Amino acid sequence: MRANRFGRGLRLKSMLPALAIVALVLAVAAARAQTAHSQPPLPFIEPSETHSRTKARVAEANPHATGQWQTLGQTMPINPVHMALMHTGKVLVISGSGNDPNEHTLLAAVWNPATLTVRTFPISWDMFCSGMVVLPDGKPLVLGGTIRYDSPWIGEPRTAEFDPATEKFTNTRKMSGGRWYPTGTVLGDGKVLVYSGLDVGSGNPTVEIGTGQFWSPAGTAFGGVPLYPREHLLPDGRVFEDGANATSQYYDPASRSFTVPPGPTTVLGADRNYGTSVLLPLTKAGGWKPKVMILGGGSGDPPITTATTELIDLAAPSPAWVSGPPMAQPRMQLNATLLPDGKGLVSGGSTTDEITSTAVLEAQLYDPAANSFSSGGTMEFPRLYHSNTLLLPDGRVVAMGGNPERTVYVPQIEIYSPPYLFNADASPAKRPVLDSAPRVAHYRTHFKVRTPDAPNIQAVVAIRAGAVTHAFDMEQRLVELTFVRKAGSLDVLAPARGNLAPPGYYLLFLVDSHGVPSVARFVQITGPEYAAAYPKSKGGKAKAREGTS
Ligand SMILES: [Cu+2]
Repeated sequence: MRANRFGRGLRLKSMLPALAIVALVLAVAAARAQTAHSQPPLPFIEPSETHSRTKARVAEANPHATGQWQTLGQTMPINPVHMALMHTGKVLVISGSGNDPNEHTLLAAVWNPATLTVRTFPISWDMFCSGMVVLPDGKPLVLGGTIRYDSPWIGEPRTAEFDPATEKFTNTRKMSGGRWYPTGTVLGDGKVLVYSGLDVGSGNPTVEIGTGQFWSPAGTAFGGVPLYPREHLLPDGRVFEDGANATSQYYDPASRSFTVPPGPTTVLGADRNYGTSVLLPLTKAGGWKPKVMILGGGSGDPPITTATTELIDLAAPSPAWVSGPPMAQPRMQLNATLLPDGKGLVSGGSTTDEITSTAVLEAQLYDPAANSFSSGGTMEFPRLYHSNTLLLPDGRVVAMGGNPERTVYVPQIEIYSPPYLFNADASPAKRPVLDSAPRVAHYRTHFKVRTPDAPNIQAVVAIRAGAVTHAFDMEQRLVELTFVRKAGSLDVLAPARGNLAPPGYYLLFLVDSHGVPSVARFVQITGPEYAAAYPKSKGGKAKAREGTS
């Protein structure tokens, strides 16, 4: 069963008959020539800085309703297969071999959205198709990657952490075996759960929990585990897994096992390969109870893509999937990004996997309160396999990449400005100002946020900085915080515990009565859970950095 599941995923990428591949190449070559540049054949890119100005694209008719997409003049010099937002405000971008088996120069980059500069640099092993999470101290941790392409794929057992201060990778401990297409999830105590991924041509069955400084075996993956499982830490400490497999699973870190019987089966009842999954905002009004939404994906070979979505209330006595509103079009390889006003942006993907001519350019906004979609404007470029979106500290969303064909990718960068950034007459909305916030907030403690707009603030939200690849964000999570308005400031209560908001860096947004968010400040949410997982000096360091910014 497991071999079948992995095999099905692999067939998509490597076992299509050669003739079919040739036909696909011919069919889409013309379209792609206009939308994607050849990957630069440079043997080595020297660390460099490039500057570019933003250029405006066709304006949306009503950005106050739909938001607006804009294509930057700057392009991404490497295939952006993986992206993670760091608390420096910069984005770590990983290409590795970049979906080119003949590419032996392995690259990553740091992109600064504030200055529109990018620096590329070589890396020492191939982090292509790895998992990535961000550790409680703010370091992205890369889990596995690629040792060898095709028959058989061989997964990389190495891990490495990236220091946002020095912008350098340091290798950390190897995992039990190779992992190509694993998923990592930061648990409530700050440790990282990792499983799935191919070792040597077949699935790595071992579940592991660790920090990069160590890895401990933590059970065995369930039968039929997919590649890049979609999963979320629940406020009760369990991990809910819901894709691409139709029958959801619970993993309990306490017993180090997947619970039996497994969770509920989806309404669709079929795989949602390269669909996505989002833990909806954990809100005060919702009692911080977890609800998860799954969207799109495809099943079968070739996959039939679905427009359906499903929701599950995981706080219910017997959680069951129910149908959500359908998206405007079927999508595979879509991305979903949580916004500070509690809505979700759904973008990218295509109605036929890896066929650029079927790209879905229309984005949609999901409103959990109304349980409905509305238009989210129109993108300019197709964003298929290996494309990513990421919420930025200024409340906008970046979309990068798209690589359905080996050796070519979409280098253009698009930025989405959500409706909250516009007035009804399309002028820029006045934003609440967040003057200062502490750099560190401990669980269950109060902290002060200075703002001249205190009387108008309706919500304070902490959004965990994202880490995205393969149509799934392994990190994003929105936790609403309670607060009391004071003169010129807010008294905010940090999340109750790590299972609600695992230790690490969050974007703190103030949202006003019109749903307009401030520019975010990064706050490191931490506590004893963090210190226990990282017993040496790291907890202390976090404390030493405490103060206002
Ligand atoms: Cu991949």
